[in-house]
Amino acid sequence: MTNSIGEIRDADFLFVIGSNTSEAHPIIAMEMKRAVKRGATMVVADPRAIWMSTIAEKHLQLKLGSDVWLLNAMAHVIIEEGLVDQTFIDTHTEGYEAVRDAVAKYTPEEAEKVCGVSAEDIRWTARKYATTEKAGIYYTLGITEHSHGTDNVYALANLVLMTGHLGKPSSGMNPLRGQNNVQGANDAGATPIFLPGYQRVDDPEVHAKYEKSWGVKLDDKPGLNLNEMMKTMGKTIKGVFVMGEDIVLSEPNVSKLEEALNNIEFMVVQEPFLNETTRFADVVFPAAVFAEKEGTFANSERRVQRVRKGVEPPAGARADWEILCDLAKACGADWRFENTAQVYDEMVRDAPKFAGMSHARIDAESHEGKTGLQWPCPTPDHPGTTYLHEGGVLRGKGLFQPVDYRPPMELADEHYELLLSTGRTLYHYNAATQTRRETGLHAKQDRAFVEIHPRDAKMRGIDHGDTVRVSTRRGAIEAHAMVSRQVRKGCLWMPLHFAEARANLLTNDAGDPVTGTAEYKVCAAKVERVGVAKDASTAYPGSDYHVSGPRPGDTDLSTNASA
Ligand SMILES: Nc1nc2c(c(=O)[nH]1)N[C@H]1C(S)=C(S)[C@@H](COP(=O)(O)OP(=O)(O)OC[C@H]3O[C@@H](n4cnc5c(=O)[nH]c(N)nc54)[C@H](O)[C@@H]3O)O[C@H]1N2
Ligand SMILES: Nc1nc2c(c(=O)[nH]1)N[C@H]1C(S)=C(S)[C@@H](COP(=O)(O)OP(=O)(O)OC[C@H]3O[C@@H](n4cnc5c(=O)[nH]c(N)nc54)[C@H](O)[C@@H]3O)O[C@H]1N2
Ligand SMILES: [Mo]
Repeated sequence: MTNSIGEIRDADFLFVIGSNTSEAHPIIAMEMKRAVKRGATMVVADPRAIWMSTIAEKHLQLKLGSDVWLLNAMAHVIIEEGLVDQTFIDTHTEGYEAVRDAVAKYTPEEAEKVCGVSAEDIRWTARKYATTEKAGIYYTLGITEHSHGTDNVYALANLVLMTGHLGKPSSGMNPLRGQNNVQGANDAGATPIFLPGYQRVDDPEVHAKYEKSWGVKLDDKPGLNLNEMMKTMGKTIKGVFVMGEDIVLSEPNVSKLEEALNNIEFMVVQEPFLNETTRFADVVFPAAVFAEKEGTFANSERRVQRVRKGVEPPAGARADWEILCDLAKACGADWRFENTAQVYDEMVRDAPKFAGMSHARIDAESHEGKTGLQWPCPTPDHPGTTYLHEGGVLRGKGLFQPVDYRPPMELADEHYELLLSTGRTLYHYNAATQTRRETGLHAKQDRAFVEIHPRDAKMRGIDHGDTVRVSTRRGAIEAHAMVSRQVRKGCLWMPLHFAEARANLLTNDAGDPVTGTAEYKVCAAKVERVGVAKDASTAYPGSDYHVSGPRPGDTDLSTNASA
């Protein structure tokens, strides 16, 4: 995120796109509710009706994968109506002309035909965004999990740059991070392109610095991204070490991946629980969970916070870092870390963005009303950074990137006449290795379901609660039909959480050309009834919010109890 979570409450315009914020980021959603209650305007751009759309001024219920049309048309309006921040463009950016030319053909009227959002709503949203001083963009997987995810992000960044909504509070470009420490993992260099602190592996200076500091020879070429790894699994990749990902549940097109895993020579999984993936493992290292260890988590707003051991791990399980250190020693490396504070010191030592942080300092600066430090934090006396690009874009000049619409890899046709999208619900967490062990959450949502529009259901003789088979070119699963206007006509939606009905047997593993992120959000599918509802009268265990009527209290902005 360029900006901070605490700034959301002061925003005057919130553009929430491809983010089911109240279910996936409830704490951030609370700040958004606060802003709306205070009088801020919210626009939600999402193909599904989600809870956030109930408090939005407008819900732009666009067609799956049509975001580039919507966003380019907004840019078109902003330019056409002279609403750009010319001073910001002149001082802080480069490449504006290329975007201006590229969006010329993206008229709101044409956009309406492709994305199904009225030209009037596109104009209104563009004007409101451009002319509101404190206007922020908040996005997540509805933007990124496409074969054109990078294009979507560029299209959003173009809007930020042309309106100058950058380098000031309550504005900017705010991707909301998914897992508790996914930001921290990236910060630490758990990516194929960066060493710690976003220093490129192929930058000769960085390379030399780390070879000297670590006293080893390092590869100076970027490694494979996750998508490339999954595609070379069992071929060039003969051994695999999985840590903290239930790959055969969460990777796309998993039947292909399972086949590949059968050709692996050796597989280690480091895990707190036996899951779908450990079935393929030669060795399982029992790992402690967050509450059983010390360390730090870095969240979406670049805030590094301490994690403390609350309970002892069960016999045999140890913290990930301890297992890794022993493994390194067994391989002949001289790793002498005694605690996580030392590991952290080593991580920040050569990473200028984090150089001012340590466990001791984070501890000392965490007290009533403040917790942790936000990077960049280059020196021990630096206060940390609440929002980025103040007084000038970090890169020097903000780079406009023209993008053209590319459709999703699969579209509906006569064989697979619907579009399937996937995601998560409030009650379960990703692979659900943790949440499905919890009886309360189980009571809230105990079975796999697929949302289908009433018209599509009727045409196929499907009733609410029936068992249906959902198939794509890659596989088929069975789940309960949830007949709901939550999805657009012609669309299906289901969560990824259920091992007995893995959404990822269905999804397309086509990846974005830049990031490799898979197209989890769109593939062609069909659905048919295979069994009658046993008990259609039971409260349906679907999403937290139903279009047929929000639960009592849900639209009451005075309470933060319900997400
Ligand atoms: N309760 C709970 N919370 C979680 C998680 C969980 O499993 N459970 N997982 C965490 C993780 S790892 C992550 S990454 C985040 C993800 O958080 P989100 O990204 O908010 O969650 P998703 O359900 O994947 O999808 C987001 C939204 O994108 C919309 N969408 C789909 N296709 C498109 C499209 O083409 N265009 C647009 N504009 N929107 C589209 C969907 O309708 C959905 O509302 O949640 C985190 N929080
Ligand atoms: N169809 C579809 N598929 C998706 C998505 C989607 O929207 N649709 N979203 C994608 C996204 S954004 C994500 S992030 C992934 C998430 O997918 P995963 O990363 O596979 O799911 P998680 O449940 O977050 O956690 C993975 C594993 O980490 C283990 N774990 C928990 N704590 C620790 C620990 O401290 N140490 C170790 N070693 N292990 C631990 C858990 O038990 C679990 O088995 O799914 C992706 N897959
Ligand atoms: Mo995620």
